[in-house]
Amino acid sequence: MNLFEEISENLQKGNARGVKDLVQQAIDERRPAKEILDEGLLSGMSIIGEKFKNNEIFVPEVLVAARAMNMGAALLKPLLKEAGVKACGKACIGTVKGDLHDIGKNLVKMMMEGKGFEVIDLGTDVAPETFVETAAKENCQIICLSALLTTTMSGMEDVVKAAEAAGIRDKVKIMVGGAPLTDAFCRKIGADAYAPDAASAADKAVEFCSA
Ligand code: B1M
Repeated sequence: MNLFEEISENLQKGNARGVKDLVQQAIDERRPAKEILDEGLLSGMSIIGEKFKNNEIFVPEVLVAARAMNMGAALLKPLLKEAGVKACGKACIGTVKGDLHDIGKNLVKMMMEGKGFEVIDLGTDVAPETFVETAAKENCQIICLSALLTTTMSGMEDVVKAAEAAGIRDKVKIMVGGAPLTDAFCRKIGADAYAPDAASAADKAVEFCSA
């Protein structure tokens, strides 16, 4: 097994200490930071995403893998910046107004980061204007909305309308998700995509940014 495969394996097992040590070893061996990221960390996280989508693993395994990825990514961050490596896209994410559920939202964020996205986390109970102002100010390509309550999901339409009113609707994709949502609801409110789980959300985000 080569060093990158070892990083990927350790990440999938959630061995954060192992990932950190192996990433440091790769840095010490002067391997390019982008290669360590793509072939080690992101490759491991991509396998985690697929297994999660296929119900082969569950939320706890994803959380420990993401923690391991974050440990390795923290070491690479300054090197990637130095090398001028850009994120593959930029998004902001939050749970809509009135909703405090954030476990699913955090998983979506982790999966998107696992695909190389820069994700601005606005937290929970986020007002429509906050999503729109952030997207405009930070040049986000995607606004990601999560809702877990049937009483708050209608707030997603307010974000679509706020984006239209601010004149940024043609510049930003709006992706929605959360347990009570459906594809039909997404279309009804005029959002661009619905994803049933975090891994599919990350795949959709990649599709948007490569289109
Ligand atoms: Co609440 N809660 N809760 N809760 N809670 C539910 C959602 C509920 C179904 C429980 C029930 O009654 N059976 C129910 C909603 C009913 C309804 O609306 N029809 C409910 C209720 C009623 C409430 C309160 C109103 C209870 C009360 O106070 N009377 C209250 C509301 C608070 C508020 O938000 N204002 C409340 C509070 C809470 C806690 C704070 C205690 C806690 C949240 C803690 C936290 O998030 N930090 C909590 C929890 C944990 C749950 C349950 C048990 C679990 C939710 C969860 O995290 N699931 C839930 C019941 C259940 O589901 N069994 C329940 C795991 C998570 C990984 O799934 O978020 O669906 P999920 O995310 C998935 C996908 O949906 C998708 O990807 C994720 C993983 O693949 N996804 C996206 C999510 N966002 C996405 C965005 C995307 C794409 C995909 O694109 C951008």
